[in-house]
Amino acid sequence: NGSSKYPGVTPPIAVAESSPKEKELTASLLEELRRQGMLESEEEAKTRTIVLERIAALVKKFVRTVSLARGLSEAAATAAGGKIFTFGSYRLGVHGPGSDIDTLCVVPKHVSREDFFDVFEHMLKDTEGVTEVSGVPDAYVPIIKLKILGIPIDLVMARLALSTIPDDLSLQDDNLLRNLDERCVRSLNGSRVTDEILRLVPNDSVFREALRCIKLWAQRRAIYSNVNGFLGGVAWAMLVARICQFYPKAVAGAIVSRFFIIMYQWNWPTPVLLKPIEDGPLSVRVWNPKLYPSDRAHRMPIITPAYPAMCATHNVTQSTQMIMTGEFKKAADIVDRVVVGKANWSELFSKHDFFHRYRYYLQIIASTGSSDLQIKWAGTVESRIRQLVIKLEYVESLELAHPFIKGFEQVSYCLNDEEVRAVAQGDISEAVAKRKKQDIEGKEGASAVHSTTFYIGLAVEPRQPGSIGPRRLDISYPTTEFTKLVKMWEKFDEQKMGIVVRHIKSAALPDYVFEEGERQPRPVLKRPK
Ligand code: 3AT
Ligand code: MN
Ligand code: MN
Repeated sequence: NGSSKYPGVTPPIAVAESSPKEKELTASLLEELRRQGMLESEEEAKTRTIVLERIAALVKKFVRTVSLARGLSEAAATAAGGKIFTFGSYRLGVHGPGSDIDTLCVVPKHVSREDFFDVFEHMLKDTEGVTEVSGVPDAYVPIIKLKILGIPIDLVMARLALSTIPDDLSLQDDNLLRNLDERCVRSLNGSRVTDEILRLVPNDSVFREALRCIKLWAQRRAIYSNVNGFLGGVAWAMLVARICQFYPKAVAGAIVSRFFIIMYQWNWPTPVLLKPIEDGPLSVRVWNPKLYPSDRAHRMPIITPAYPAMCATHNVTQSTQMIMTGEFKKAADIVDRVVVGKANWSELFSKHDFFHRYRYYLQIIASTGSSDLQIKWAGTVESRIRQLVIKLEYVESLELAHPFIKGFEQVSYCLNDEEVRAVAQGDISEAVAKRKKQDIEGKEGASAVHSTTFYIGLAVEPRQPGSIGPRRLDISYPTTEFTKLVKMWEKFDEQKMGIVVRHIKSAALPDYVFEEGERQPRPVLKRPK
């Protein structure tokens, strides 16, 4: 809305300064965040600055080296420049002690993507203080992962149609995207979106403080995960930014308390927008539910503010939307009690109850014989679990299929094929569970099985009054379809990868899903042997 002095697609709801009471609530909220260990030490902050300076210098050296190799003069090679931009949690100023630094390297047109994964990757490997360099050139967003002084870094690259990259280059102009490789457009997107979010919030530090709270809350409630149909970091950031636009003068505590009630009452699928959707110079799709049926299917659309506008939440399903709505409500109720002094902020950040909540759970077990393969296979299976959730939602007597946001990894040392098969089925005997790596070393026929188990909680509808017989729950169709689907992965190999879906009662949940002391004492299970 250009006529308002405040950013946003509508005028603010209220422009008043926060009350002393709200300021007090903010102070106690920030105190709670500190107590929860969310803020890094001054020393770590300094290390991050040094690390970034080093990356910036390395990128310039890389551009210079390639420029000279292409026959440019010394002067031209130096002038070619090269610049880094951060994105992700570090750029937003909401990173925690363990966070990575997401960094975009922008290079001039005579430096290629191949150079990045060849010349630059080698240069990094030869640099002191740099460890664990690993490039993934064929990813959707090609990336080099590494650590500098122990801090994890994600590096992506964009090659612009410019012969020099000056230090004062801005990425805001949409015309920069013209004539670029698609991978470069995608790599630029992360930075352009975070920069735009920051430009569109009325007050940076209020936004950061509020976002830190919402991120911690979402993590604790196990609804922070884009792959599993909840929201990822960018989507949570946009939601908080929108609430900040509604109350441009409010302090963080006021933003957090309004956040939950507004999100609970939001009239989905009305999209959350930080600014009007604009057209641009590329022939790429911009989110438009009037034009595209697939965009119309988005249940909780939250739209990125940089061209080309995209929906950051296309993974949300009926179940995950219901779960998030329930969490908004619970949080709104806690905030109400905090405001009247009947609860502490710590209650807002209490741990989820996923493994106590349902009577039945699905276990999805992905297994292989090596840790490298396991990362890829488990990742593939995880990225398809959403499809299983959607199929389960069609099962008549199922109210909800609740995916847990992370898988549980195990390595089991097996002496023979029979044990291997049992482990792949999720049956880990006590003997196998106790066995160590050295116990199978040099033994013929022995092998290690890497397995990742994902969980889906099943909420079964209460039986209709007057219906006869036990409630039938037939999930064989969705589970069979799901195993077929994951096996369609182009690198799937029946000999090397296992996938099993089975349902268990809550009493049969393994101990590893609980923290120490979390599990309630339960009756001893009688297992037929
Ligand atoms: P952390 O503090 O690092 O945990 P974050 O929000 O920075 O939180 P990430 O580093 O995982 O999270 O991601 C930063 C951005 O990188 C978010 C998104 O724009 C992009 N990104 C992350 N994962 C992917 C992916 N698999 N494909 C494409 N883009 C991704
Ligand atoms: Mn990050
Ligand atoms: Mn990252």
